[in-house]
Amino acid sequence: MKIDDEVLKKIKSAKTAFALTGAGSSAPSGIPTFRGSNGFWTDKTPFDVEEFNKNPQKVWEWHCEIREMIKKKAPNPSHFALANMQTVFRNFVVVTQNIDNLHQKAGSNRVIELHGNIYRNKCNDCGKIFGEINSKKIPECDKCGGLIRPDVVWFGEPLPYDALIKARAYAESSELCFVVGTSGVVQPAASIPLISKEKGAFVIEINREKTVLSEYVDYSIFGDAAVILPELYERLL
Ligand code: BJW
Ligand code: ZN
Repeated sequence: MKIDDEVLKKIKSAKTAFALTGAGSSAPSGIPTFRGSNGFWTDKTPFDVEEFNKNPQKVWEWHCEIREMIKKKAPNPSHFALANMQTVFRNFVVVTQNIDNLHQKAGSNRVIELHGNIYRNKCNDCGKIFGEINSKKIPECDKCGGLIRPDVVWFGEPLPYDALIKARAYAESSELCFVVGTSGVVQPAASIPLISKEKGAFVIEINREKTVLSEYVDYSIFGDAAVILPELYERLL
């Protein structure tokens, strides 16, 4: 991996850092990204609440299938490298758009989930939280009788308040921000690195290709996150 000495120096001098991750960090584990060829949304319209209200059973089944697929996947070297960053930077935080739990499985202790978690469910009416539910038929809430849905964030829904506030606070206070494997098109997550940039952080993007964020970051490393991040970590030791 080619990385300028100046950039390495910048990274090494930072005391606080966080990463914003997207589907590209889980792609090397075999989980499809959302956009691009063979993405979840390549031949499908993304789900939203309207779709759930129209056809809850279909949306429930789709998420069950995705959860079962994800269950078979393991963290890859990009997840482990980010977990290892905890030994380099004080209070290193992973802010993730992913719903697959793989950062936690790799050993990251401080993970902020912006778009929820596929293993969790919630009542669509009263908000009661449930763990994993293995039922082909969409279940009903034992508290209010409402339909239960996956605790993920669909388009048009607000992100979990606490998660967003915390993520923004890390973005404002960290000296270094890694942007890993995200297309940077989904708001408000995509604006998090821009908050960091505005506050004077050094922002580094790691992605297979150029993104809409590339022109705003300080440095881009193009390639596979599962290769780049372990190499980068090694060079920080
Ligand atoms: C690799 C790699 C390798 C591959 N190595 N790299 C402002 C402007 C315009 C629109 C909006 C706006 N603010 C809000 C909106 C609306 C909307 C939005 O952003 N729309 C735009 C798309 C136009 N946002 C929302 O609706 C959000 N809610 C909201 O803002 O609420 C406001 C509100 C307030 C109060 C009341 C009510 C509302 C919610 C967004 C929810 C996103 N949900 C999803 C699906 C969840 C799961 C599910 O359905 O089950 O989250 S969509 C999908 O996109 C998923 C992802 O987390 C998210 C981001 O995708 P990501 O991770 O970037 O993946 P890809 O596929 O796009 O990119 C992968 C990248 O990896 C690529 O760049 C590859 O090159 C790279 N890569 N392999 C390195 N090996
Ligand atoms: Zn309920």
